[in-house]
Amino acid sequence: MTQRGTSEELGVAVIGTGRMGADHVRRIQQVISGARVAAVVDVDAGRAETVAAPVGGCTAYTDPAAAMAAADVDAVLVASPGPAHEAALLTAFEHDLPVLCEKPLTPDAASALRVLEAELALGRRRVQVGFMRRYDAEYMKLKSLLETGQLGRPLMLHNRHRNAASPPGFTSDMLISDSVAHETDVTRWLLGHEITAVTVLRPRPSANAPDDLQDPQFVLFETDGGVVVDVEMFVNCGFGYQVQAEIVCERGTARIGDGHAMVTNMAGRWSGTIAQDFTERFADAYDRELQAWVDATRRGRVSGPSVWDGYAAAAVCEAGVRALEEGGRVEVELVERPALYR
Ligand code: NAD
Ligand code: ISE
Repeated sequence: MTQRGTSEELGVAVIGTGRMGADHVRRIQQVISGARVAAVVDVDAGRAETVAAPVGGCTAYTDPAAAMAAADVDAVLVASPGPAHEAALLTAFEHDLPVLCEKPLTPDAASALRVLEAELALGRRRVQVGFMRRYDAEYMKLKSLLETGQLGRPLMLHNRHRNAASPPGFTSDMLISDSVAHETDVTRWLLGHEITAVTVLRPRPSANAPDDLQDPQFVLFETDGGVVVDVEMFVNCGFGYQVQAEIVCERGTARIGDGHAMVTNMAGRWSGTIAQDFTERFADAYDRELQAWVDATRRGRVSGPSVWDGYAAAAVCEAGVRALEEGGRVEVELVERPALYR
């Protein structure tokens, strides 16, 4: 294994130093091996400097292109908000740098397609998309079980995705494009199907949600393999962070996400705790995701969710946002899958 501080370590530029970016800086420096944070970038100069300060040899920038041009930067981790991803990705392609891009790849299908076409023009994959549930121990177990075929063919998939509270500025569209984006990827990855149509039902909004936020939402996917998938998306449930999935197959069912790592029995009651946010619930998954990216990059490879996966998720979310706004069932339109992603 490479020793920290040696020149063999991958010099990473982390773009965006908010909740996820700062957590990834900590992870690269303290948890995973084979990489170091060479640069951080934020349009908020003070935030970039605060995050860079405790990291030896890390330069703070406000311009992503300047960081990507630096001699000690070998790879890029994009953790700015979704609308800023396209520009960062296209700049990384100009510098021929490998990228781990937080989900969503981009917020809409047209911009995701532009990124896909730019990567196709390079002639090889450069990007791993941050759909980290593929690296979660429970989701991995569920996927392995399905692959054994013991349960028979999947028929239905139920998902529950609950956040304790939505951040300021979170809109009704974002329940789909920022949150249900994860279930689009989980559905496609677990089943190996494309999602063909989306319907969004609007339960009455919770009194605990900010005014004008349609929260919760009940989302239905249909797949090209005939599976029906539902997602309860509730971003102001108040009590914690919960992500659960139950697959119903011809010969049985399997369920993950109950999160009972420890149950306490006391005074006539049993109890446990519920994670409060994604950094806690998916800590192991983020660690595995980043280690896999660093390991593959150092071998000159690209693995994990691809730009095609990011584009397909963006197209499904775009159909979902239309279904939310217009009502009814909206079909998903995808371009033909290029050979690079088969
Ligand atoms: P955030 O708002 O906390 O942080 C974003 C940071 O990016 C801010 O500091 C902002 O100043 C900076 N920024 C904005 N535009 C920029 C630009 N053009 N260049 C550089 N910096 C810029 O957001 P967050 O919650 O950290 O989310 C960041 C990304 O991570 C989003 O894509 C989001 O969807 C994703 N995310 C993923 C997960 C997950 O579970 N995988 C969880 C949360 C967020
Ligand atoms: C956030 O961006 C994430 O990706 C979290 O995993 C998700 O639970 C949350 O709803 C999103 O806003």
